Amino acid sequence: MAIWDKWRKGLERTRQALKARLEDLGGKGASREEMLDAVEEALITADCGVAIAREVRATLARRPQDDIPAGFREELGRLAGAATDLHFAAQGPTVWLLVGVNGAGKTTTAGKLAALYGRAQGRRVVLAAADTYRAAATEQLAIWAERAGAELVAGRERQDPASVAFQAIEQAGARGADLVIVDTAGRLHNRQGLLDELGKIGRAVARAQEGAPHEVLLVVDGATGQNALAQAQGFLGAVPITGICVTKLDGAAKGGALLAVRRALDLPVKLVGLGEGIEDLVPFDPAAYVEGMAPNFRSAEQ
Ligand SMILES: Nc1nc2c(ncn2[C@@H]2O[C@H](COP(=O)(O)OP(=O)(O)OP(=O)(O)O)[C@@H](O)[C@H]2O)c(=O)[nH]1
Ligand SMILES: [Mg+2]
Repeated sequence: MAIWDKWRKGLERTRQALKARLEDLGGKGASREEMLDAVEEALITADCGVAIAREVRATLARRPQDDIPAGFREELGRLAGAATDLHFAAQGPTVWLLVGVNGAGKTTTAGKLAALYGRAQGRRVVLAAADTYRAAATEQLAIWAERAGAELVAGRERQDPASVAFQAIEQAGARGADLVIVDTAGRLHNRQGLLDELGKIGRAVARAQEGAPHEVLLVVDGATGQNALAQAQGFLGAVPITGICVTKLDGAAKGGALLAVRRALDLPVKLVGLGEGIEDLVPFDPAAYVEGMAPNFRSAEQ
């Protein structure tokens, strides 16, 4: 599937919900105020949050009425920010660490990342199963490794996750692998003991490989929207987060959550999950995001 189609399909629900609120405005001959109200409500419905919705309304209020639809797209683009690449090591294996609350989509994202940046781009990938709390977690990652054509390094159940991550990087170096993706156990952002454990994983990774971790990605469920801020603050104290992966943007008509998350965290969104399949993780592309989100609607004056 072409990449823009993937975005359009993933954001289908949000686009339809926005469309339902905006589409008829032209036909009904809505006034300027009615149009601005509809835009604000539509953005709140799409989970952008009240602050962003009000801000967009205020900006659009300064434009001629027939510019509102185009302005709406421009505003989404401005709020989406720029695309930011993932960092690779200059030498030796690159190490990316995935962190986040329970069920955010870390393991799934690890598998999809291995497919996206692995074989297809000529890299050998090691998936490190540093979620040692549950045997099922390692099994789940093993399935993804198989699908993505990556190697799996797993520890024993209950083994210190930091030592699993360390071993995985050592083994990756010895085997000439290019990329190590470390999956960690889900943890709540207010459980200090578990956050300290994450700090320990980060330090182990740094000892195993110079410059590592090259990315620490906070995986956030798009549906969590506003709660992402509290999550990030907890995690930021434990490890240096370099970017966000917003998952499950396809799950509900809440694609605007990405804007709320980006705004709240002031960190770049680097990846987006648009479905459960192996190909449903994409690097963040602001233009494609706007294309996926914004319905065509007309102003009465057009
Ligand atoms: N629709 C949709 N589902 C997703 C996406 N990403 C992950 N999921 C689903 O979310 C659920 C949880 O994903 P996991 O990858 O197991 O989450 P996790 O963060 O590893 O969970 P823990 O290890 O328990 O903390 C699974 O059912 C995934 O298929 C996405 O982008 N879209
Ligand atoms: Mg997991």
